[in-house]
Amino acid sequence: MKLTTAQFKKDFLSEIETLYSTSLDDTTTIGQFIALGQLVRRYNSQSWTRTAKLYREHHQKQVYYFSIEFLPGRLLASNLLNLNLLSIVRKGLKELGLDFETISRSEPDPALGNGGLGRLAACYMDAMASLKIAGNGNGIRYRYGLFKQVFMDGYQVELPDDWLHHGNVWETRRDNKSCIVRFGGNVWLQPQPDGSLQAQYENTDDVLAVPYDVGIVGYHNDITNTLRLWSAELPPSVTQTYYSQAQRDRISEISKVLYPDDSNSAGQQLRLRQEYFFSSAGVQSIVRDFCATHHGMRSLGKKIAIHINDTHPTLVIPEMMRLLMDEHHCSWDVAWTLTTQVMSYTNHTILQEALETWPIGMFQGLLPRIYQIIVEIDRRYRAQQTPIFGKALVDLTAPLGNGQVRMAHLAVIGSHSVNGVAPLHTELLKTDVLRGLYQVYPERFNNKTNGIATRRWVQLANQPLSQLIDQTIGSSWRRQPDLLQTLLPYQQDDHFLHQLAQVKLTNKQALAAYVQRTMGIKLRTDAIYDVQIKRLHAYKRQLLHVFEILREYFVIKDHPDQPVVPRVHIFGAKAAPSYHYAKAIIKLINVVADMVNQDPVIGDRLKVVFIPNYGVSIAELIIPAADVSEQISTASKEASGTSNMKLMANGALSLATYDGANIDIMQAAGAENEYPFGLRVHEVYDYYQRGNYRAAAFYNGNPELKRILDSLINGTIPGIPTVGREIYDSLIRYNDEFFVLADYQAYVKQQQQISQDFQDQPTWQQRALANIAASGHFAADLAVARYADDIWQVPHDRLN
Ligand code: 26V
Repeated sequence: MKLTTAQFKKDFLSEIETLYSTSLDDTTTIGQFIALGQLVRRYNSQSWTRTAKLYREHHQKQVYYFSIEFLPGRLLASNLLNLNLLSIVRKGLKELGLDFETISRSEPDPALGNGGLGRLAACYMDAMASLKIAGNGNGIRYRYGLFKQVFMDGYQVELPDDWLHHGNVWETRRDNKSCIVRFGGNVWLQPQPDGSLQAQYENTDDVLAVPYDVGIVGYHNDITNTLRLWSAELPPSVTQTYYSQAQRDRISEISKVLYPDDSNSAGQQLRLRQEYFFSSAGVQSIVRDFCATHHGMRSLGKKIAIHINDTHPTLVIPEMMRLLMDEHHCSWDVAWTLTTQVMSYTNHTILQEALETWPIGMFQGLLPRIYQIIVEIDRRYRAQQTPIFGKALVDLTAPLGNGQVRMAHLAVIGSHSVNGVAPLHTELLKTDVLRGLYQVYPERFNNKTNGIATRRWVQLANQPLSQLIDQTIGSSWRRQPDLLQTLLPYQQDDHFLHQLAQVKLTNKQALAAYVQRTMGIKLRTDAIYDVQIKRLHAYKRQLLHVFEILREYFVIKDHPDQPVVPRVHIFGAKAAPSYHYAKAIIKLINVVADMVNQDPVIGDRLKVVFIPNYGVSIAELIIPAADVSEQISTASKEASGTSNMKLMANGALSLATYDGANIDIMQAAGAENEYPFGLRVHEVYDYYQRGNYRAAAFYNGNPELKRILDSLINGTIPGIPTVGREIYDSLIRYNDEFFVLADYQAYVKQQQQISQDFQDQPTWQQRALANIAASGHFAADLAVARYADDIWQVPHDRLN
């Protein structure tokens, strides 16, 4: 939109006046943020209305992306960027004596997700709007987001994340779009005079689902899509006296807090209630909108696509069946055809413990009608497939089995498309996790490698780099990230490489200033910034990284006068509150950090910082400063990874196993520009099959490794008698489930290579550039365009 600096200043001051009836100098930073947010909303309000009208008038096919998590990050800067107002606002505020960055930092970061899954959903929302896809998000408005992490005595302590304390400027409550979601009670099918059956309910627990809509602004295209987040409330019609406190609590509990675990299938009823809550509310609102503009249901499959982000929203399938049959009187066959036309599913994990199943008894009690429908889906599946595939395979793959509702099976059977998130992951789905269903429906399986919003992760997070790119190849890459390829010839341009090094230095200075200010640790900016940022999980192997730190520590201690290439090891990670082992690793990292950082012999040659409360905003600070990207999961365990893509786009070289999208990054940027190492998937699977992995053999066969492990239990690392023993035992006594010891040698070798290579800065920068230039490959815009073409079959803007 067109706006002058003078007009902006006038509007801003008037917004302050309207909101607070006072002058600018009497406002707080958060107050200024809220005023600015309101103003930005006002600037964008017509676009939001127009977009909805545009889609309606063109009868555009709508995509609904269902996800139990969305991690959008702060929205002020990204909305301004996409509205093309960032520089005007920055300038205007400066003229008013205000600093945009300070105001922006006061925005709460909505942590409505755990990690990669939720952040991917947010990147895809941004991409859909930027590609002019009629894309809608559907999720839960958690009152409390993922816990705030603080460290006390090196242990993780979880505090509530009260992100709505000052309200949310970006949301609009839409009472008129509310709907009722039913739980429990009894249900039966009542024969009607016309011979049909009508579902009747009694004694149900009803919950009012109220949507809060957030505008998702497209990049320079006057499009604003909607992210709809549902909140659970008491239904209005019944007087409140009918609700016991326990009932009220049960209702408000549904949207109260995000499950802080992304590694274990939560066995709780509440989790299932959350899942049905937003699935049902979302499908009800979709069908209601559809009916308002169409006669009958016939064209549903042509006008609507519903995407199931991991299994959590799978109940959209039986819920759609319920609405079509019970409320719109479709036959089973018609309803089933429409439902499978509409639905598609992405799997995000191969960890067995994360695959959702629900005990039938609990499921049936909580969702009796939905259960009936699943029983019928199961019956028909068995009847249809048994003659073709035999009973054994059908038993293995049916939606019901072993007393459980199997959500992944239901998702595959009720969808027309199933995808993994990196080529290797998709292969593993076919050959391992979902192999039975792959036999039944081979044509449904496809791969869609993850992508990232380059706008947020480069344009916003790394402005020095973005400016350098603009000066070098012009600014079209901002719309078409694949143009970053045209940077490659500058590998031969010494001046450019020098500037690239300067950009990295600037970003390191910013991170070092943050670490100094918040943690009191002083970092050298000429050191290698070696970064591992992701959830804390045994399979991600932060432990391997700790072993490297201990190795470097012992090298300096043994040879204090030998020169070393200085390093800063940077961690960011939250552990699920109930994940005991992950919390032990956090304690270990913090203790090792103290030991190293305080040792005068070590000095500033080696530093370890564990930045607390890792999330989107802290990632934006760390990623631009990274030299080395640690992507060291056990091969086969990381479905894709997305921090690997963000780090490469910011010029970090990957120290990476042959896992997830690491493989694709090596292909795109050239393996010579990364540091691959470690077991391949087939070697990991061979160990499983043969049962011949012996961790102790690696321990006994490598004195350096033995010394490191022993330091966990012999007092060398102080203050961890229990934690050290637990970790030691996990490796030696319990045989190292994630092959840390098997990969140690290869990992260390690459780390040593890194130290050597880093000293030749021009060559290092050439390789950093190779990564930046190849990163366009992993733009979310491209990934989403492939979803649009192959799965949703919706039109989108061209990317060039
Ligand atoms: C599971 C559970 C289980 C119980 C409670 C809460 C909860 C929340 C999430 C999950 C599933 C997590 C799956 C996940 O985050 N997968 C990650 O998806 C990324 C995007 O595709 C991918 O890059 C990561 O490799 C993958 O681990």
